[in-house]
Amino acid sequence: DDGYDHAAVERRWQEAWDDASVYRTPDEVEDPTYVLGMYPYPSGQLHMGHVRNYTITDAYARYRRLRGDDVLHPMGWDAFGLPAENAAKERDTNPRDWTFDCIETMKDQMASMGFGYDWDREIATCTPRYYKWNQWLFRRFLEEDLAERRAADVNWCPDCETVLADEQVEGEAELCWRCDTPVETRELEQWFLKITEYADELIDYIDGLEGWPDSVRQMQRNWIGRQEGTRLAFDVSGPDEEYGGVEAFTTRVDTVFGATFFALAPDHPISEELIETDEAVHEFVHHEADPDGDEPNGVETDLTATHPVTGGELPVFVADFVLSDVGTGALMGVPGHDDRDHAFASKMGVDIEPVIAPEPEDGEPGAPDVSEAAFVEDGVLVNSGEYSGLESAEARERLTEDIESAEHGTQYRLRDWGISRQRYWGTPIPIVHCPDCGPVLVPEDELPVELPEFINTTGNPLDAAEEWKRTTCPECGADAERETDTMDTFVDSSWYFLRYVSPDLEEAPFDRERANDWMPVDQYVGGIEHAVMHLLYSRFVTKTLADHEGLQHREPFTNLLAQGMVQLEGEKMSKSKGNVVSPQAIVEEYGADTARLFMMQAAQPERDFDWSEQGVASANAFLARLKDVVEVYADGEIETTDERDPTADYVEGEIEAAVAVAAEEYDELVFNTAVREAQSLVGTLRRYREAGDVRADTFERGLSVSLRLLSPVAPHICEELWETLGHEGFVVDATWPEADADRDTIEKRRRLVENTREDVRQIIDVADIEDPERIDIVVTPEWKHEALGVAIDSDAPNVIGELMEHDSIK
Ligand code: ANZ
Ligand code: ZN
Repeated sequence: DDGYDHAAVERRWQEAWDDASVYRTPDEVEDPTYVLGMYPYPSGQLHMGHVRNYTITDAYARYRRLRGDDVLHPMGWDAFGLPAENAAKERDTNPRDWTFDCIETMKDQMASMGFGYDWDREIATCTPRYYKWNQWLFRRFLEEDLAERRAADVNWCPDCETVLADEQVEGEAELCWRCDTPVETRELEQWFLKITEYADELIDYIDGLEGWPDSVRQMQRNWIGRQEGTRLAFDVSGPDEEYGGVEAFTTRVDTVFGATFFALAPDHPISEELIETDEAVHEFVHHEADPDGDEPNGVETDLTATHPVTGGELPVFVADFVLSDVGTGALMGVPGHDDRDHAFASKMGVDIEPVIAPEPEDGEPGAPDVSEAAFVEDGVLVNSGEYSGLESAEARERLTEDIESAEHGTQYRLRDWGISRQRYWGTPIPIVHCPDCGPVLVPEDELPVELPEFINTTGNPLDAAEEWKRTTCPECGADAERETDTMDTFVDSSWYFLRYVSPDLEEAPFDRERANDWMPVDQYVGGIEHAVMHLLYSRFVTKTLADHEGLQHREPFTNLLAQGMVQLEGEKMSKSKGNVVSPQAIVEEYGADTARLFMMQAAQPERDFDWSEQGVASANAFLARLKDVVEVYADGEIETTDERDPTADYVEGEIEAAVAVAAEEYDELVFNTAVREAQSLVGTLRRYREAGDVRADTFERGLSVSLRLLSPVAPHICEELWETLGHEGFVVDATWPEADADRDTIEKRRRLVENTREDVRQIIDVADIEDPERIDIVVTPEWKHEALGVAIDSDAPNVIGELMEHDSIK
C-alpha cells in the first residue's frame, strides 16, 4: 500500500519551487560549491543509471545548500553524436528534431524526479550558440600550435562508416565500441589536438587528485603509459647503402650486451624503402605481417646493424611486433631477457645470450639458463665486459652515459587526440580548403560555421551538401571548399563545465572571472566508463585554457565519484537482457521521493546494488510513517509537556547524534549511512511518542531536524511536512541544524548506549527486573538516561518503572 498521495505532493512542490525559482544560482558567490553530474546523451529515456547519477548530485547539492553554500548545479545535453544520425535515417526525420524531442522527454522526466537544476543555464551542445565555441577552441588550438593536420592511419568502423579514437576500439578483437564490428585501418588526413605535449603534466598531477578514486587515477596513469628509458643508435648499412645511426628505445639498456638482433617496424622509413627493393620484405609487409597475432613474425633483411658497444654485426629484421608509434619504431632485440624477443629469436634461429644473472645469495653470480625462456628481472650483469658485476639499475645509468649516442628518453603510450569524424551530427571543423593556400581557418567573426540541412544519404551528409561546401578562401578569395569532417563529440564535453558558469555569454566561451569563482567543479559524479577519455580530455583542455586563456585552475574536477550500477539479480540492466526497470513506472507507482530514497539507502554510491521491489516498498512505507508522525503532532493529537525528564534528555542526545553523524556522512557522500541515521531518529521519535507524554520542544526539534536531514534525498515530502510543521519558507532554503557534539564524542556515547542496551536487555531477559540489585551493577548515574531510553525502546514498562525508582535517577 502506498501510504500517501505522492503524485499530488510532488506536483505541488515542483510547481512551487519553479514559481519561486529556488534553484537559480546566486549572482554573488561567497562559498561557491559546484556540483555536477555528467550530462546525458539525449537518447529519449532516463534510465536507472541516470536516475542514480543525478540523485547523488542532487542530494549533495541540496545538502551543500543547507550548509549555507552558494551552489551551482546545472544540467545540459551531450547532444551531438551518431545515434541521432542513425535514428534520423531510420525514421526519415532529421537529427535535430529527433534530438530535441528526446531532450524534451528527458527534461520532463528529470523534473518529475525533483532534480533541482538551474535550468536557466541549460546547454545543448548541438546548438550553434554552443558549438560556435568548439570552433573557437579549435582556432585557438591551431593558433597556439596545439593542433595539426596529418595523414594518419585511423581506426575505421565499416559499419558506422566513421573513424574511431583508439579508446573507442575495444578489446583484443578490436571491436567498435558502438556496434561491435571488427575495426579496420585506413589512412586519412586528420586533425589532431596535441594532448601528448601535456603528457607529463597530465600524469604528474594525478598524484594531487586526492578526491578521485584510486582506480580511476591508475587507469589514467596506465593510459598515458609513461616509460623512462634510453634512446641509443645502431649504425645500419646494407650492400649498397649506409643508413647511419638508427635510433631505438629501450627500458633495459643494462641488457645491451645481450642484443643479438635489430628490428624495424613494417612502416619504419627504412622498411618502406626496402619494400621497393626487397621482394621478401614486400611480401612480408603486405601479406604476412599481423601485429595483432599472438606470435611475433618477421623477415630478415640484407642489412646489418653495428652493436654500439662491442662493434659486433647484428642481423636486421622487419618485424610486426615492432610498433611504428612506440618509441622510435625500431628496437634492439635481447632474447635472453625479453619474452617477445625470445619467442622471435627462437623462431628465426637468432642467438640467445644471457647477460643478466639473478642476484646471488653469496659468491659470484651465475648466468641463468635462457634457452627455454627469458630471464626478465633486474639482476647483476654478466658477460658484459667492464660492466659485469654491476647491478641493473646502476648499469643503466653508466651505459646511458658511456654509449656515445645514448641519452635518457621517455616514451608514452598516449597518442595525440584525433578529432576528425566523417559524420554529419557534430561540430563542423572551421576550415576551408583552398587550392592555393591549403587549409585555412575560418575567421573568428564568421563563426559559427553552421551545419546545413540534413541530407539522408549513405556516407557523410556533409559531402553531399554541395551548396554548403562551396565557399571562398578567407585568405585569397579563390573558390574553395569547406572541410566536411566534424569534431569528435568528446571535444564538446571537454569544456562544457565551463560554459555553465556563463551560458549566455556572446563574446567568449566562458566568463573568466565567473569561471575563476566557480571552478574547479567541487563534486563531479558519473559513470566509470568515462574514467579515461572524457576525464583526460577535460583535464587537457583545462590545462590549455589555463595556459592561454587566463583560467586560474589547471585541473577541472576536485572530487570525483564514479557511481556503481543498478542491477537486477546481479546483472546490469539492459534492453537486450529484458531486465530493465523503468524509473518512470516507479515514479508513477510510488513517487520520486520513494525512488530516490530507495536508491540512496540501498548502498554506498560507488557500489553496485540490486533493484528490489521490497526495498522500494519499504522506502515508501517509511515516508508514510514520517508523514504520520509529523501530522499527528502538528494536529495536536499527542499529549505534550514542558517538563524535562530523562527520556527527553535521551531523545535529545539522539537528535544531536543524528545531526553530527549525518553531516559527516553527507560530507563524504555516504548517503546510505546518512539516511539510516535520519530514519532511526524518526523511529526514536515514534517510540518516544508511544511511551507517553513528549516534551514539546524536544519533539518538535526532532521532527524539524529529521526533515532537514532527509530533505536532500526525499525533497518533496519533506517540503510538504516542513510546511505542516508551520515553518516559513522552503526546506531547501533552510539551514542545517548545528550539532552540539563532534563525532568522537558521539561515538563514545553511542558505545556506552550500546553496552547499556545489551545490559538492560539481559536484565529484561534474565532477571525480569525482579531484582533491583542487578540494576545497580549496570546503571551508573552516567548511564541512567541511556538505560531508560533503551527500556523505552524495548517497550519494557516494568523496567522503566524500576529505573524511575532507582536511586541514581531520582
Ligand atoms: C631491449 C629490452 C631488453 C627491452 C629487455 C625489454 C627487456 P616494455 O617491454 O613494455 O617495458 N620496444 C621499444 N620500441 C618498441 C616498438 N616500437 N615496438 C615494440 N616494442 C618496442 O616496453 C619497453 C620495451 O619495448 C623496450 O625495451 C623495447 O624492448 C620494446 F630485457 O629493449 B626493450
Ligand atoms: Zn586561398
